[in-house]
Amino acid sequence: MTNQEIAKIFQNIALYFEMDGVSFKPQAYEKAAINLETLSEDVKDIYKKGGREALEEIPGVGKNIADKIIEYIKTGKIKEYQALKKKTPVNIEELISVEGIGPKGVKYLYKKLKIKNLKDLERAAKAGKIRNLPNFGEKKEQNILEGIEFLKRSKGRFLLGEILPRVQEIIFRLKKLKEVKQISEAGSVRRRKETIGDVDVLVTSSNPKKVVDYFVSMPGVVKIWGRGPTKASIRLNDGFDPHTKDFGVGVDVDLRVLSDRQFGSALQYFTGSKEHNIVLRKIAIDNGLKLSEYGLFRGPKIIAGKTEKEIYKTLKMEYIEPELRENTGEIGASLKKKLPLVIGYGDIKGDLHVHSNWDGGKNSIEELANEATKMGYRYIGIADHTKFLRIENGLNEKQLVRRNKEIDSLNSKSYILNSKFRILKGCEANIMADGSIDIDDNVLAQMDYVIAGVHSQMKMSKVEMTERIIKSMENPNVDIIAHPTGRILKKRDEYEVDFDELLETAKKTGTILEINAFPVRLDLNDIHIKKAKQAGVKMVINTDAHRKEHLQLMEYGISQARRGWAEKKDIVNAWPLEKLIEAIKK
Ligand code: DGT
Ligand code: CA
Ligand code: CA
Repeated sequence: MTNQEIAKIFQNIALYFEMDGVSFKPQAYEKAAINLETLSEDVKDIYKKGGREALEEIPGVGKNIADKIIEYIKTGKIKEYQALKKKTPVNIEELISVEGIGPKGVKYLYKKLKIKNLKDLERAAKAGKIRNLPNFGEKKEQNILEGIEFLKRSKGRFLLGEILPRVQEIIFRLKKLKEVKQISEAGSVRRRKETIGDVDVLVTSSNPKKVVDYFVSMPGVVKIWGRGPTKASIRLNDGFDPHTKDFGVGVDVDLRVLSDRQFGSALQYFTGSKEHNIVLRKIAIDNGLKLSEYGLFRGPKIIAGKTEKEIYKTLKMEYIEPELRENTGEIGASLKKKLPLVIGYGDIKGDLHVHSNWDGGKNSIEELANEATKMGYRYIGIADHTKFLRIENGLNEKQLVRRNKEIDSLNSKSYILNSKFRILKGCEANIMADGSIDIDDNVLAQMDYVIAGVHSQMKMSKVEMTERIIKSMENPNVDIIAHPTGRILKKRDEYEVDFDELLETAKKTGTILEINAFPVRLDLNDIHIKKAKQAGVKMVINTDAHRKEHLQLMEYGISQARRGWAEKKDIVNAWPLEKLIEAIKK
């Protein structure tokens, strides 16, 4: 779709303007980009039907931006963008993907050292040229090298958050074909892994050729790796993801078309994981059976294959949810019929980590609350940043008190919200290097709950970092620790911390650990979640939304919780309000 192409250019224009220190324009282009991305109709069609006027009705599109869209529709390019690229010919997307480098840094490095891309950057850092720049120094040079290493390690894998919306769109399109009967994603996407290598899709049909023909000619296909009568493999174009603000590289999609009687066994096989499958096949053999993608067989006779459920059942096992299929104990638990009843996608009753326009988020508290009620939530917790985080417009004590008044008044206007709905007063305060919190205790005490998180000085020793977080947990006003390990997928590792010690203190102090649902965070990860659950530490799944659309990211956090075997009893925001309040009072 043209929308994606233009959105991507706008996003780059925004970066260029940011690089040059231009005010307002970056936000305007970014806003337009996000609105274009989420538009269901192609701008080309909108323009054809309604002309310039119709374009200007798109949110975030004014006269100037409409001009650019028209220029692109007519000429296939945008002159201003070409000029910006010519003036500073750098691969800006690539360079800012290195942790610690922003648009301004890109410009500076280009001016000083003619660095245009990642390769140049790596060469300069390795040659020790960056340490001599006044704005950088030796430590930053080292960080850049680490950042590049990190990018290399995660290369070729995509964030689930970038991929899942595209998979859902493919499935939506394929479903419209009358030849398509059953359809499902498989592979790591179905298991909801944090990152995805390639996408696997399974379809049943009595006319595979039609399905394959359509699949390889869908909009967005830039390459056909191969095609046969019942399968095909393609690459999709790269797209801009409005949630993560990341540019995905083109992802590959494998399609297989099957008959209904094999759908279950094929789905089981292609969902994986490979490690899970290997053990499952052994269990089949132990039962005198043979399991493959074509079915579960006794001798030549197929005894199960239509559904996954019948396959697991025939193997005398409990059905295993896809998110659990990693051969990390789920098979043993299933054989003993002792699998956890993991939290469901509909179990969440509210979101406790939402930023409002008080700290520079996009939406007002009222807008966020209304969105939450639409989603069927019973409560929403506003957790604006606090004063230490200047770049995020963190609130000071006075502002927090004023903001709390706004929440009180909204809560009393039950005509806006349904009367059982509650807005909770929270904040996302900063855990300073010494473990103290950047807000006075008497104001913290006025909150319904306090989230605390590490947002600075992450390169401490393990001992220091552990002490730092433990000290914050011991503050009686702190209820929740945000994104407890600090990792950013594809950007930076966790900080060094003794997680077992954190769990011990969390248990002792009744502190709740966050499962941050934002697709680049997903922090806690599955292993930590399992440990927390075993330690009896409670968790909360939060989106960390900065705009109302982000509230939808909850599903990624739920996936992560499921991957960590968490049950409803482990997750405080799956509980009714009264019980939640009890938990945060502890
Ligand atoms: P990815 O694509 O790297 O994110 O991970 P997956 O799990 O989607 O892996 P993929 O796409 O290579 O294969 C999809 C599934 O097919 C995989 O989860 C299990 C199954 N599979 C693939 N190769 C093998 C194999 O050699 N043995 C077994 N048992 N299963 C396999
Ligand atoms: Ca895959
Ligand atoms: Ca594959």
